[in-house]
Amino acid sequence: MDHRRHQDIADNQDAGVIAAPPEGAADYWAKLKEEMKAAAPQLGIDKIGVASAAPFAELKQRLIRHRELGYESGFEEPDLDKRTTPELLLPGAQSIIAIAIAYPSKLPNPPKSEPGARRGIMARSAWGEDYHTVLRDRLAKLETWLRERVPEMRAESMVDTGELSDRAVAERAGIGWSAKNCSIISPEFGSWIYLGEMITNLPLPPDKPVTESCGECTKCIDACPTGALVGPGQLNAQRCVSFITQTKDWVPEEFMKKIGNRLYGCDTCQTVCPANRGKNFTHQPELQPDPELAKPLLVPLLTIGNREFKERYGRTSSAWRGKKPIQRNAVIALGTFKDKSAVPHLEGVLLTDPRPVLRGTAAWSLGQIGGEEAEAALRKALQTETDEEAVRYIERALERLAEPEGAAPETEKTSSLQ
Ligand code: B12
Ligand code: SF4
Ligand code: SF4
Repeated sequence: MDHRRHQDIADNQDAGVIAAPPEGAADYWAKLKEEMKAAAPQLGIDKIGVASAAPFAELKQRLIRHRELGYESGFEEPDLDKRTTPELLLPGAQSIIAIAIAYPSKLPNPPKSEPGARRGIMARSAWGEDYHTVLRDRLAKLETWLRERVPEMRAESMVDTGELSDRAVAERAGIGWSAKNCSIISPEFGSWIYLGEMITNLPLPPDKPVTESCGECTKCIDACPTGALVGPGQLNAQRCVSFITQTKDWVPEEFMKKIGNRLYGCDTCQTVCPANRGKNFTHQPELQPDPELAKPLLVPLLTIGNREFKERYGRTSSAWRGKKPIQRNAVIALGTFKDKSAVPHLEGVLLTDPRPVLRGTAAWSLGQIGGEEAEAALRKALQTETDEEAVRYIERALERLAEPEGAAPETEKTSSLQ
């Protein structure tokens, strides 16, 4: 297309706000959009769409209700006006360009989790390099591409940690449908996509939302281990295993076994989804998983030092909460596996770890595994433990061991171990 045409449009601008297009300009922006879509693969972008920058009025009502019900995780941007009014984030906002990057859903040669060498599992979204870095790189490339054509463009890009709802933007831009498991599912890539966006002052014509939907399926709601999907597309984040694995404090006992061997995040509502069948995209170089990091041995994680943790996991998105939640989850996983060879290692945590949450959680795990060695460790810890909550966990573990074999209610789904 003729980019000299653009100068006429730029002349119509006042303080960076792109004014009403002169004759033929609508055509110009439509062509620019088509060119941008054609350039997306070279920019490393798997799917791109355009949404209008109009306020997300319906979403705002939804977010207010979500908060009232206590369903937030606390990781969301708290200012609901900013979350739903692109104009507040970029004065003169006219369009939002949504991008999606597909990530792998299968590990090449996954290492086996075996007795004596049990392993945990990281969620697929944390397998490769941190997606924030990857998407920011793609958005920067896109911005450069656009600026070469519209030098005075103004833009505000964000991924995950920005104010906007990435899913609501992606839905409006036609990236995919808003599914019953809450994910945006793209017909091409399934839900294994990361989302990001760029608010711009360019009057690009918007795309249409996709027409596919979940239909009558409810597999994700049925499979959710904690009942966190309280309805179609409605999540109580406080019950979501993905959220719980990212907390740093005590895990309520109700959720311990539901965590299974998940070390970070939860993929159950996506792995059961028929729309994801056969979807495994491995073409993004930075997102290739290292199977030893994605499915690591549990025992070495218990004593991993800060420097080693940073070296191993610092480049992935699982590291943002530090090593503590992952170590706590490794302790829980060892208890859920009930592998007796883990007892000396858990005893080490129970008696020497400086963090009460780790000590108390180790007590829970020893109570699950049982046996004389585990009981002796718990009794020893009871004599020296000073943290009130940790003492409670030790006492409950000992009570559990005193119950006759099989008396403890086993209501948990065993499928939590992967
Ligand atoms: C907070 C947060 C979490 C929280 C809460 C998740 C949630 N569902 O609310 C926790 C920690 C639990 C979490 C978990 C996960 N997350 Co998260 N998370 C976010 C974050 C930062 C904000 C989400 C939010 O505001 N939720 C509030 C809800 C109410 O709004 P929403 O989902 O954004 O918007 C939808 C609803 O409002 C709905 N809606 C609007 N009106 C109405 C009306 C009705 C009647 C209904 C039914 C629905 C509805 O439609 C909107 C569009 O789908 C976003 C990044 C971002 N800035 O947006 C990532 C994000 C949603 N997470 C992401 C991922 C990958 C995950 C996990 C898969 C990670 C994992 N493997 O463990 C899980 C999935 C859990 C799940 N089933 O949702 C991706 C999703 C990619 C995709 N394909 O959809 C995002 C977009 C990050 C990114 N940039 O890629 N996450
Ligand atoms: S991520 Fe796990 S716990 Fe959360 S809604 Fe999906 S299946 Fe349920
Ligand atoms: S499992 Fe079924 S209901 Fe759930 S997101 Fe997939 S298609 Fe939709």
